[in-house]
Amino acid sequence: MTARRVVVAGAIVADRRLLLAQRSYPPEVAGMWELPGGKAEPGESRESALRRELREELGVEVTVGAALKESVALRHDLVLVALRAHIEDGTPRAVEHRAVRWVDADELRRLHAEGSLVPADTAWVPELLADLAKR
Ligand code: 523
Repeated sequence: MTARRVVVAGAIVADRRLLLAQRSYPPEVAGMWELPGGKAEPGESRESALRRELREELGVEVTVGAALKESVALRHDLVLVALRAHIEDGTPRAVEHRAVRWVDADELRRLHAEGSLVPADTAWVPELLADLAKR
């Protein structure tokens, strides 16, 4: 059996806004918005992988909290999970992305409705809206 690789994404909510990043590749999803993250290396914990990816992609240091409930099978050997994260240091900037932005609940609903979220990430919209309503 092929080992399952994990892609970790960060759900960063602050002041009732969620951080989204706009993909620059591949062409099918370029221009769409996602929770930033990337593949965990073999042997790397999800938490360490997310801290590394957000450092590389956004230039921020984060602490990592609880996972969102939904996970998404991207392929038979690749699963996508989201972990809540909190920025401890730095201001997010688009190092590998086209842009980053903070969205409130209405903007998240609108991006979802117009099909501007990366397809896999739409699984998290209900949980993200719940988080946005309380934090
Ligand atoms: N997703 C996805 N949503 C999401 C992320 C971070 C990733 O659907 N929020 C998918 C996109 C790719 C796969 O997960 O199919 C790997 O994500 P990527 O390309 O951001 O991770 P990297 O940079 O670790 O992978 P390589 O480009 O292959 O190095």
